[in-house]
Amino acid sequence: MDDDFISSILSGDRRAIAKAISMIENEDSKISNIISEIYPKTGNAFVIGITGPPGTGKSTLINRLIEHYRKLDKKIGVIAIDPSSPITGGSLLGDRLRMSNHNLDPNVYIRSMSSGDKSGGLSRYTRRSLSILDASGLDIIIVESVGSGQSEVDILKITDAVVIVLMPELGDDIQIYKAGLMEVGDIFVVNKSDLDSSDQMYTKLLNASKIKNDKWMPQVVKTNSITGSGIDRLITSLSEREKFLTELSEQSLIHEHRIKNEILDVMLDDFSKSFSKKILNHPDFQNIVDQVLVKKMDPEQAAMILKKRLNYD
Ligand SMILES: Nc1nc2c(ncn2[C@@H]2O[C@H](COP(=O)(O)OP(=O)(O)OP(=O)(O)O)[C@@H](O)[C@H]2O)c(=O)[nH]1
Ligand SMILES: [Mg+2]
Repeated sequence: MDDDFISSILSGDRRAIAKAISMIENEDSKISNIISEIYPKTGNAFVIGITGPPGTGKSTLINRLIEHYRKLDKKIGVIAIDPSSPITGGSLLGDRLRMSNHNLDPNVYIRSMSSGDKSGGLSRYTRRSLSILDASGLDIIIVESVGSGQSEVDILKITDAVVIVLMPELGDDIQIYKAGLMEVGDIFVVNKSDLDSSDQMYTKLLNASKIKNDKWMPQVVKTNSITGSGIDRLITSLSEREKFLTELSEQSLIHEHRIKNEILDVMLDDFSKSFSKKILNHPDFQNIVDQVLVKKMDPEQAAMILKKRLNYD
């Protein structure tokens, strides 16, 4: 049955893909074997990370990209990571509606997931899902995220092109600057160019992007996702980015670096889970907590003592 399942994934069978991703979400123990089986077939998709503050028009823009790539007969996948915050609580439904005209297209695979209960393992979840989609023969995979936390910034590091979607009137003091997202952006989009002050924002980003000391010069484009104006510029920037990566002489080094990070990420995730368990189940744990409660020691001393008792210095 597993052989059949794996060949179904590799042949792009949507039900098999959906099942595999559900297994990833449910942390099914069989998934590691499936990932190892399909892994040799990965590495063909161009992975685009699309991120930005809530409501800047990421999903609407993605819809435009899907339209464009479908015209070129590319197979495309979208993983939309929903922060499930009270503010954007309804956006899963919104995403589905906005992208619903592609739902019936067998060459478009859209999957939403909630980041709510996955804070630690979010990048692992995403990476595994990307492997499944990549091995299934998709040409383009887009990951949409709100990019507010470190785990989301980590996800962007495993994509080939990081597109940061902003809009006029966001102000300077936005989360995105704090989260270190500006540093990882390859392409900056000023969406909603129909709104006032989009030109100022464009110029500002253009000046900021010139400072970066990297072989890839970040690009800035202005779009209106509703009318579709400027989308062709974004597509051109994405193609340039893809070409840049394939022609890069340090390509294998970048690959190697990415693999190192992936291994580290998985190990740290595993360690942190098993180590938390060990700490919480240590026979002295409660006693130490009690001592902190009555102020006989402070939490840092408590941690130091526990570290010693766990033979970890
Ligand atoms: N005026 C204008 N409105 C736009 C444009 N692009 C998107 N919108 C609108 O902005 C709102 C948010 O669009 P979404 O595509 O859901 O934005 P998002 O960034 O995916 O939102 P979240 O996933 O909730 O963070 C919707 O009402 C869109 O119709 C644009 O270019 N101009
Ligand atoms: Mg969205």
